[in-house]
Amino acid sequence: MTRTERLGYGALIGVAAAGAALGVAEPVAALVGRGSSPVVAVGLAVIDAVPRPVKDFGIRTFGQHDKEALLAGVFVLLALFAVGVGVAALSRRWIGVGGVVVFGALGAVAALSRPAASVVSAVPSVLGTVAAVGVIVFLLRAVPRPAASAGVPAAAAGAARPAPRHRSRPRARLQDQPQDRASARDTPPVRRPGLDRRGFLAVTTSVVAASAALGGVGRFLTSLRDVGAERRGITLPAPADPAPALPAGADLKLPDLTPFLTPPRDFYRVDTALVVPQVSIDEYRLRIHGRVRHPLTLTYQDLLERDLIERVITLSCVSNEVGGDLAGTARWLGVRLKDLLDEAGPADDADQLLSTSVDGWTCGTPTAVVRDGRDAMLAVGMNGEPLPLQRGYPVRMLVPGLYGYVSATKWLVDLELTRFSDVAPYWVKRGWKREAPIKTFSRIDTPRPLANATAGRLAVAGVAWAQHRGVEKVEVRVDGGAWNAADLAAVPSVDTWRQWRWEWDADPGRHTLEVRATDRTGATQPEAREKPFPDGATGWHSVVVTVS
Ligand SMILES: Nc1nc2c(c(=O)[nH]1)N[C@H]1C(S)=C(S)[C@@H](COP(=O)(O)O)O[C@H]1N2
Ligand SMILES: [Mo]
Repeated sequence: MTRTERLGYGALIGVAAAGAALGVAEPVAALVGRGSSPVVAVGLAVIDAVPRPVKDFGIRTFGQHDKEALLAGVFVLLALFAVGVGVAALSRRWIGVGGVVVFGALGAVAALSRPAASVVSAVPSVLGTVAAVGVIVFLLRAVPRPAASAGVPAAAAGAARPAPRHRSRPRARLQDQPQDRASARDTPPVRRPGLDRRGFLAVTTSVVAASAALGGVGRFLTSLRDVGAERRGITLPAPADPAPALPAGADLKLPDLTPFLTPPRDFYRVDTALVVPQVSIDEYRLRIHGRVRHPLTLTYQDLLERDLIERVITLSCVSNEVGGDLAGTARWLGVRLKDLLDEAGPADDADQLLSTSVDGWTCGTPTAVVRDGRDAMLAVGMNGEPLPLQRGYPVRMLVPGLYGYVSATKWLVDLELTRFSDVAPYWVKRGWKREAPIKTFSRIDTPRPLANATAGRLAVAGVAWAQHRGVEKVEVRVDGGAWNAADLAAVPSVDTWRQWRWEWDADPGRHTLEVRATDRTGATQPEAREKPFPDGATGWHSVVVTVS
């Protein structure tokens, strides 16, 4: 067998085996549920395990497509591994079988370590492994063998046969008994001669096609769990306490200026979920327990039957860099979290409200902040619709003034009153601060960085936020000169961002514009640039423009 043939047959065997593994594992995973898909579980294990700089790099490089990039990466690695295993299996069958088992074990361990896992979570990986081993053994027998078909000496074909016995014999013995070689040539190969090339390709193609068909079945089974249709059928009750109409002039409506209400498709998304969790309102239960006097369990309907409040709130992410856009504003509808907690009756020492999503992500919020009178809520609606699936359908938490990782749990299913000293949530375990109020932030949206402008009157505008403290002042300066107060747009409350605008009489030349904001406590954004880790970026945003 030539090198090219070995590579070709090996690759086909490996890829067919990997395909069979996934073709069997994925539909089984769709039935088993609990995040048992080996591909997804391995991807999630990668997300949980990679160090922060790599994760940040991934988010920066792939942006909203970081999840697709990760899944693609898992597939590429799987394919490379499969080709390697297939080629190696041609000479040593046990390497092929062993390689598949190792990979199957990886999938099983990853699936078993998901938060919702039980022993059945390993079943998809185990069955997938069995299928892949079967395919490898079967295709190894079917590989065309020059020895049998073209009369090439068996000794040459031996290279392609798995673990020929005489290879492990001491060399001396081979020399002592020269007839050993001759007998090897004369003895017909133990295994069957294999198919010819066309036959082999036909068999391999059938295996791949069968796997793809099974994969299709898996997709169909998964789609049955989709709760999109259920969501579209929901009619939300009117709020008992509606959001007041937006004040006139909240949106200055300038070209390139971020709109006051974020268009849904532009709202940033940050979470560790590789596939959007599907939580049906029929099965939805929210537990409130831990250090409380009266533990509660609420259904989705229980939540809707309570008085709902509606508020416009700006949510932002701690990973936002200076000048970044990981923030968005929406009209949210939900149940006041304070009321629910008051009913449960937290113990005095329960300083942390630990919230958990259906996929096991955890978040810790100071109990005192949730109860201090701000509009902390369990949101069921966004912009007049049921919560979109990727926003945490059917229920998410929101606490104005705190970064998302300490307040905004999506796909919320569990609220436990605990102590900060007892439990560290997901990001806190990874070094981020456990208390994370949103830092005052301001951004120049227009002119764009490195824009070319015409000399004369020019609108400089952007947004600033200091949720729950409120933005008091925004100032702009040119080329390090004196600060100029910008005009501030109206806002519905201190919990949203605020648009600002300053008229600039621009002279020709290259200029640097800088912005800084002051919140209502009188604190001005510090100039010093800090990275987002461990509790939010600081520093003034600046933009360089060329005026001619
Ligand atoms: N279940 C779950 N909820 C989560 C997260 C997550 O990873 N999983 N990420 C949080 C973070 S870091 C932020 S900034 C907000 C983002 O909410 P959005 O995706 O709706 O913009 O969700 C929070 N809620
Ligand atoms: Mo975040």
